[in-house]
Amino acid sequence: MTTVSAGGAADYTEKIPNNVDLHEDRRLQRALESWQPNFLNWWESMGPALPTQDVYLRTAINVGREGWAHFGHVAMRDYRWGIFLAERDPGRTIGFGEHKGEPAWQQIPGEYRSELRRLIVIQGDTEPASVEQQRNLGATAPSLYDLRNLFQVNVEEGRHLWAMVYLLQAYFGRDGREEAEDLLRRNSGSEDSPRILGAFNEETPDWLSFFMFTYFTDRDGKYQLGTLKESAFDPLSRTCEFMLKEEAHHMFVGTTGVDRVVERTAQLMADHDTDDAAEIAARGAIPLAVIQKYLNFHYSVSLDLFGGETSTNVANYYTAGLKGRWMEDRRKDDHQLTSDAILVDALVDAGSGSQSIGQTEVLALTGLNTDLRREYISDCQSGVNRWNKILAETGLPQRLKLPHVAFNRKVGVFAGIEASPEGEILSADEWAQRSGAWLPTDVDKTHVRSLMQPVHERGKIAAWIAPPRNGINGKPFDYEYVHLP
Ligand code: BYC
Repeated sequence: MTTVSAGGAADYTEKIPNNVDLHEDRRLQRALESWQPNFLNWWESMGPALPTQDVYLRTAINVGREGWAHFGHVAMRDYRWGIFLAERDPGRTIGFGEHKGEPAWQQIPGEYRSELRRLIVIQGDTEPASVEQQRNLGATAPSLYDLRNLFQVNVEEGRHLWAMVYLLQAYFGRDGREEAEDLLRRNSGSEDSPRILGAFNEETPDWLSFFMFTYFTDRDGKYQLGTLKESAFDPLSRTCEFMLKEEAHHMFVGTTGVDRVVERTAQLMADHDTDDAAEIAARGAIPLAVIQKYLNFHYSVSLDLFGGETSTNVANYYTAGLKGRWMEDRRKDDHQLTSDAILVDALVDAGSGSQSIGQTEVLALTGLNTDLRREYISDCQSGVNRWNKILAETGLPQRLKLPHVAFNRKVGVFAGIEASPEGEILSADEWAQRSGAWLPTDVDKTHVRSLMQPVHERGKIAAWIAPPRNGINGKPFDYEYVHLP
């Protein structure tokens, strides 16, 4: 059952499941109705390329504590992309910034319109971008289980686009409608109209990249959505709260995906008593050194997604009440931060014209990107610990690690320098000579791609990855998660 209220426009509400009483707002209904075919055209041309009959998918149907989702085989084009906001708390007040303690906003105050639109557009832009990046992965899936998880992530990113488009159409009038069109016009990696943020224009050409992306980049989504969930603009807050529920599965796909790659490699290393990359590669798995390079790449491009170490944008967002901190209500301070300070990473003068990596004190407000990035980094470390536990339990001494925060950065204070994974500043020449040892080379990528032979047979799995411990929704691993034509 959906929470959709029946009404005059029952046929339309059937098309777009929602819990926002869409049928009561004819103008909005018409606007979304005219956007829907464009979305479906985009899905057909930029979404999953592999033809399928149907896929065992989770569909959001409600926002209550119990039973918010339904599982069943559906043709992907018929997936019910709906609009769901977490339940409204009528007494909610703003938790931070200069409006702290005032009632949360149900409409957008005129003075914050353009900032809020910018935040919603940036958030919205990442959702279809990731679907575009993952478009061709279906053709090389290691199992039907993994294929299903890819498509689950894709349809939900599509729903998250709907979530942002709903806000744009409902609260931003004509420019909101134009932004909604533009979200389908920009494309990942396009020369003329690329996606807004760097990481979303990178390729996701193989499944190791996909797992790293869902581990590291979707995790940026978790943290950014977590800060937007604090927003004084209540509809944004409620939308993000519900998106976070779906997002958890995406990160599960990444965490357990990397687990399984590490497990397979570790097993071969132990069985054959070798840490020779060529031998592991020859045995059809991904050498640990290559896993480390992929980790280095995805982690560093994801660090860029948090913006500069200091930012007046973020200070303004916070003061205005548009974007809070991670777990704002657990912070033990005044939630206004007007006289607080924070240490942020910086390049400091090391004498005789050279620089070194150090820290500098800035206003807490301008350092909020750093605050969020730090929360993210410690969360990323937990995945690395988990993968290292797999290595340790297999009796191996090797370990994976997160590279230094200055490594391979294109945004912020370290964008102008090169640094090793240990945080040693390098000249451009040194970087050119050594970066192939730290980032995936063409040879590494070609090898990983050569392993990506599709396994679309029920209950079977590719040799480079271990099977999952459990199936989806209580189903076994050998369940027919996807019916291919
Ligand atoms: N690439 O003042 P600064 C997700 C720009 S992921 C290119 O430090 P600010 C998902 C910046 O726009 C979550 N440009 O920036 C994951 C600014 O430009 P202007 C997505 C960049 O505003 C997987 C200039 O550089 N959501 O959901 O403090 C699958 C100066 O920067 C980048 C959000 O990001 C970059 N990486 O912080 C699917 C939340 N970084 O103004 C989905 C909304 C910065 O000078 N966005 N720039 O022209 C924000 O909160 C902020 O805009 C940012 C940047 C954190 C992104």
